[in-house]
Amino acid sequence: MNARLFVIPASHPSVAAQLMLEHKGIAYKRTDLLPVISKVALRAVGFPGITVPALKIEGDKVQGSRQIARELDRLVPEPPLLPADAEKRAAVEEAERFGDEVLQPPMRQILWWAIKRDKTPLRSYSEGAKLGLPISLAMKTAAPIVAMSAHFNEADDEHVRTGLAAMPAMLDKVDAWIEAGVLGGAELNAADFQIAPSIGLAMTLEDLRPAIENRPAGALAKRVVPNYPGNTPPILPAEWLAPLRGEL
Ligand SMILES: N[C@@H](CCC(=O)N[C@@H](CS)C(=O)NCC(=O)O)C(=O)O
Repeated sequence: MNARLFVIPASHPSVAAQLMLEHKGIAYKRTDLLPVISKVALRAVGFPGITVPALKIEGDKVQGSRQIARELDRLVPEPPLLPADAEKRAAVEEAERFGDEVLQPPMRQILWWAIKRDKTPLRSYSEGAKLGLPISLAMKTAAPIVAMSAHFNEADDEHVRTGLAAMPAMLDKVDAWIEAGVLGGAELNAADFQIAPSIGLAMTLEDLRPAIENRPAGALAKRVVPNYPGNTPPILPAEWLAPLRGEL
């Protein structure tokens, strides 16, 4: 099968797409893109949208982690990413949608907020990436990219505080799905591959890791994506983290 996946290194939906390709046993080539530049690069290679993950497979172009999951199930039905049973499938689709629409954005905003304040950790998120220029040069030119990414993703104080306040309830939801067997079963599904990278990305922040790693959601992330690249030392104001310490 002829497959090329366009990603931004350490982007959580990009990691989801990689995990799903691997789960299907589909060999693929990976093109690593720098944020912002990715938007232009994707258009240049013919994708209609501007976000990663973007997959060229068997002559087709598929964009979006959930769309990629459906296309992979269509092309390679086994092992399935969605259960055949209608009720189980609906539950997995609900969790998957939550992962895509609710869980992904605050994780992205918190990381860009942190990187905007200290770019040093950025390098750790590009581990193993082939950016088409030396990593040291990429890091030197990162300031405008980081500023634009923080802007485009609304990674401002208000969004980050709201995301942090919502995180305990989001983690409870993931734990409940694990408890109910929707996530974290013997056979991983599209929702596992969607949600675990967002939790894995959150755990790259030392500020967030202690509140996540010992919960079922943290265990799921460690199982599904044990080597999530990147590490951000503490940087968030202690007061903003109160909800994660159980203080309201
Ligand atoms: N919910 C979409 C999100 C796609 C998305 O927003 N991707 C980000 C990276 S995580 C992106 O391409 N951003 C463009 C940029 O950073 O310049 C999905 O799961 O595919």
